[in-house]
Amino acid sequence: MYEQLDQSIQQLMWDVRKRTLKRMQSAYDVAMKTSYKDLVTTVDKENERFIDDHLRKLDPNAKIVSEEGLGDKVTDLKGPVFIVDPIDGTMNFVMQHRNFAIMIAFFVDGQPVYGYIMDVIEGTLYHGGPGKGVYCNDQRLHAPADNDLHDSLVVLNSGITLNGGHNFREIGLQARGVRMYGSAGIEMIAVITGRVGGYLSYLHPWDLAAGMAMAKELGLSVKAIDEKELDVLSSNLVLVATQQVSRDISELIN
Ligand code: 2AM
Ligand code: CA
Ligand code: CA
Ligand code: CA
Repeated sequence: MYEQLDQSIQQLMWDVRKRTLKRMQSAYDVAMKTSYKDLVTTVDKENERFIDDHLRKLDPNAKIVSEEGLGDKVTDLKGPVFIVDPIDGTMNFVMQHRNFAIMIAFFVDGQPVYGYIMDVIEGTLYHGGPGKGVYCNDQRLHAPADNDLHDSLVVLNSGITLNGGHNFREIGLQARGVRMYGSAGIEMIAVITGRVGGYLSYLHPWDLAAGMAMAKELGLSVKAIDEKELDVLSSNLVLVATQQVSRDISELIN
């Protein structure tokens, strides 16, 4: 089921990448949302329009949750739902011109079916989901080794770490090293490829959904750090990690 939809979304991801690269060659507007640290550009909005319009054609019955406001008012995950981040890491897009992603997830009745994360500058599409395998372009990924915290690099949310919250400092000190990339999509890729053992951040639905679909297929742990059931439609402090790193971090936090 959904193989045709999967092929169509993969093609859509490559089309959006191409548009985004082209769009970066000319001027675009940058606006502040809640502060000068929280940006949205015309490219975010154009990508969202393009993606949402295409997804509506692919499945007119599906609901769409998307960051910049063109989606539906979605209050539950019943039936088919697309979750869209048109540019993830907008600050990196504006300031660094790299380390940003485009993400789409497809859920049915609350369960992840497919996730897609495009590293736009690298030109690598990570895609897959439960029962389907996870791929980098056409290459199938293996499940990462179940390393512990002591042997792993971890990605920690910069804001929480700098503000001294949730024992993040202690987690970083016990890990082999700490990394911060500034794009949830790029950070999710780091975990699903086994380059880091864990990723701990405050995530909105569009930051989490695509990576979650792939992480689950690879046997990684995906959970809210308060150990309550993860509600994909709300914003949560989320840990995506190897099973062993997940246990090690839970001990330090709780
Ligand atoms: P965005 O660029 O799509 O907004 C930066 O550390 C990462 O966190 C990016 O993936 C960014 O996604 C996201 N992000 C930006 N502002 C955030 C906020 N206030 N709370 C949580 N995540 C945020
Ligand atoms: Ca944003
Ligand atoms: Ca995001
Ligand atoms: Ca975004």
